[in-house]
Amino acid sequence: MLLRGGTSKGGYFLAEDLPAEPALRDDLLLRIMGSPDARQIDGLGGAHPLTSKVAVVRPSTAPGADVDYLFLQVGVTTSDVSDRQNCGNLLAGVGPFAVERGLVAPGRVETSVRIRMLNTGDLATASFPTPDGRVSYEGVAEISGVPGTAAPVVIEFPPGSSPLLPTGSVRNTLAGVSATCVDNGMPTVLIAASALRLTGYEDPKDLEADPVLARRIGEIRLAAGPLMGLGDVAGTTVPKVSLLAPPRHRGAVSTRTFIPVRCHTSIGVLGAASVAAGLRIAGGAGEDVARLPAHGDRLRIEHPTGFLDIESAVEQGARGALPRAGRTAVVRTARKIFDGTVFPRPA
Ligand code: NQM
Repeated sequence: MLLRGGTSKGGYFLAEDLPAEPALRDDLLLRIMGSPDARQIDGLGGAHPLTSKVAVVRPSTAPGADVDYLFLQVGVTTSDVSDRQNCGNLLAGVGPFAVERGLVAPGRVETSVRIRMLNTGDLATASFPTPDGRVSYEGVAEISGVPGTAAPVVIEFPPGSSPLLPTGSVRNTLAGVSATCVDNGMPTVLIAASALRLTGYEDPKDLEADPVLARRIGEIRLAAGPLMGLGDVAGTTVPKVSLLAPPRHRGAVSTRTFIPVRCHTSIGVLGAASVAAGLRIAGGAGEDVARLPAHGDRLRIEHPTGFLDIESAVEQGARGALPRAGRTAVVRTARKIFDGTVFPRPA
């Protein structure tokens, strides 16, 4: 099944329909998506990392979970298939897909699906309308970066399993730049855009076209990898790098996020969760940049095509202890685009 999940799009598969052996599975997925090829002309992929994604779903055996979701990022111009990052946007389609495929019995009004995210081991609960026991994709929820409206998918994350500050410090100097490394579901390096002599409001295409910036972002990521416990990140899609600037539209912050080479046209869900948590850390890289609301957990993260509202709590802990993530919640939408038989390019 092909679904739009949030601001991304991907192929959703039952695990039982794919080879169990990862190398065989990955080879098949590359041929299904049309990779490696900049246009992915011979497959389902949309020629951008945000539309070259796969969700693999199966019933869960874990206590407290209905289904397991494995996210796979399929390279566009490369033959890489990576399970090293999660995707909160495709996550929005997992609950509807699980109901459509009969893995979860729908409620008569609404259904909540408890999802174990295999990439991180963390849990999420997705709730969405199922009038008369059928998934409804129609509704009035609107998310920036997607035309029109659709049914809301409310996603809640309890505190995750990773330390919020994986380097053990609020600030690190990475390749000469001051940064805060956060993991609230997505390892992300936060940097004030001004530290790279940028406004932070540039068009993603212009940022992607700047070879000096690409080199700087690459150096920063390579320095962050070992400190964040990720090792050599030369060929991986994490950590992401989010450049922060003061908000321009009454949000908390403006962002440009590298994922990690292309610049996101909006922002990932878990990427936004990490930015939101990072902004709440006293002394962090967002300190002189962000405008935090006086009350409540809700923050508006501005991005190149609008904004993403997210609820994110951080517990500061006792004096001297590192802050910890609390609950995170977000509203997304998803839509079934087609359901059928895909014909992979021959091996
Ligand atoms: O951060 C893109 C996306 C993502 C990831 C990326 C995501 C998330 O927008 O939860 O959804 O950062 O590679 O789909």
